[in-house]
Amino acid sequence: MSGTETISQARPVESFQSLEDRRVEFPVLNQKVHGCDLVYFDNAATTQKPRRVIDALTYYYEHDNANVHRGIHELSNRASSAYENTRVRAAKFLNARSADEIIFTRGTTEGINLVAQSWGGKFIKAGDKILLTEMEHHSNIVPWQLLAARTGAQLVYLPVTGDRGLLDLSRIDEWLTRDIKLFAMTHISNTLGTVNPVTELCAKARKLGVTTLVDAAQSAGHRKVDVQEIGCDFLVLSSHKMCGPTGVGILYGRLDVLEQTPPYQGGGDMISSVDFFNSTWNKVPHKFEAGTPNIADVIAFGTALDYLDEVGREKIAEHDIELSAYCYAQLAKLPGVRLFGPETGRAGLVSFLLKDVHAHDVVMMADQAGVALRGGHHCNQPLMRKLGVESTARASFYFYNTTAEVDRLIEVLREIQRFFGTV
Ligand code: 7TS
Repeated sequence: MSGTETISQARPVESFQSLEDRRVEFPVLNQKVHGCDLVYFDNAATTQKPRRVIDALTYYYEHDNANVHRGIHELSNRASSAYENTRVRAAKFLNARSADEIIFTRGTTEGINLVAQSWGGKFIKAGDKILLTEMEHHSNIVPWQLLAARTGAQLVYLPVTGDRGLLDLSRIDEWLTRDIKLFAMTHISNTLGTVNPVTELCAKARKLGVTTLVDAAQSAGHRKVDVQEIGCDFLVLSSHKMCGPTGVGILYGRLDVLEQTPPYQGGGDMISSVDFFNSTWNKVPHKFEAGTPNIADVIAFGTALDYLDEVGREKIAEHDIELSAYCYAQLAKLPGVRLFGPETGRAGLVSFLLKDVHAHDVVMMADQAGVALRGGHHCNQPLMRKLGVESTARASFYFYNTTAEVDRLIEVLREIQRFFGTV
């Protein structure tokens, strides 16, 4: 039995009347920053970790630590089965057909690079077109640029319309055509808060024989993500944005697609047999996991997935919608505010600018009041240029955030406006 099953018992679920009650499970939230209660609004960058996930890491190192897939001794067997249990757990979380469709990576970025190098290296040829959207994170742009430079392929971008930040789907048929080889799209924009209709887009792509990749970095920890319902060929996510540890991510790939995809890195574990000059590959998914993996963090990620399902992904999604709608409405009352992204139906984040105050000044002054925001281009430089700005300030939420914290943000922003004399 894996030791992680016996880690400290959490409070019974019934004792949580509301999501807010869950704050007690996050040790980091209970602190003062610059003398003020911490308001953590940088969840799109990384979420905080519940006690249970932190305990799973410690428990593993104190009881089960050993290398996986190689030992015959008890600790190695425990570590291997806990590691593989997370794969099974992740398959269930995403509703994949099989645990073999789950590859552990370092995160979303590595997942996309794996697809670009291995799948792209085999299937993308000179003159082929790769369709992206104008709201992609650099992680879903640069690997394709590298592939295009290597192969002579061409990148094409589905446009975003104005400050409302929606994909221009009225003209989708002009962009998504039979000569597109791959369509890689974000599910939720980390700057605009737009939720893209990935199920419809993947269905359209499938009809045309276009391979699809969904970047679920901002969605997987915030709402139900069902790979069979979405119907994508690849989907990527990061554990650290969904209550899990850093340094772990998942690349989901449809089994038949993964079987045709060559290995990513060479080394131990990914081989079936090695000769001095040639090797043969292990089965999927091990073919894509060279070397000793990030065992402890993968195991603790399994704990995070259990935790998210206990909290309830529908509840998290509802909370995101309510809190970001509330924040958007309160921000809209500030004089000289510019808001980005859709007014309704947005995910749990809001990007904004205050007239005549640089986003970095907003973020630095908010920090002095204990409010953690993010300011900058959010790894969306091409989108920023399109919007005609260099940066925005961004408040991004998770289920442990409250309307009282949004009120505190607004109060702090009013103080900043008074300080700069812009009101
Ligand atoms: N894709 C999207 C949509 C993202 O928001 C991010 C990270 C990534 C990919 C990359 O994820 P990683 O875990 O591999 O780094 N987004 C952010 C952000 O908005 N602020 O900091 C990181």
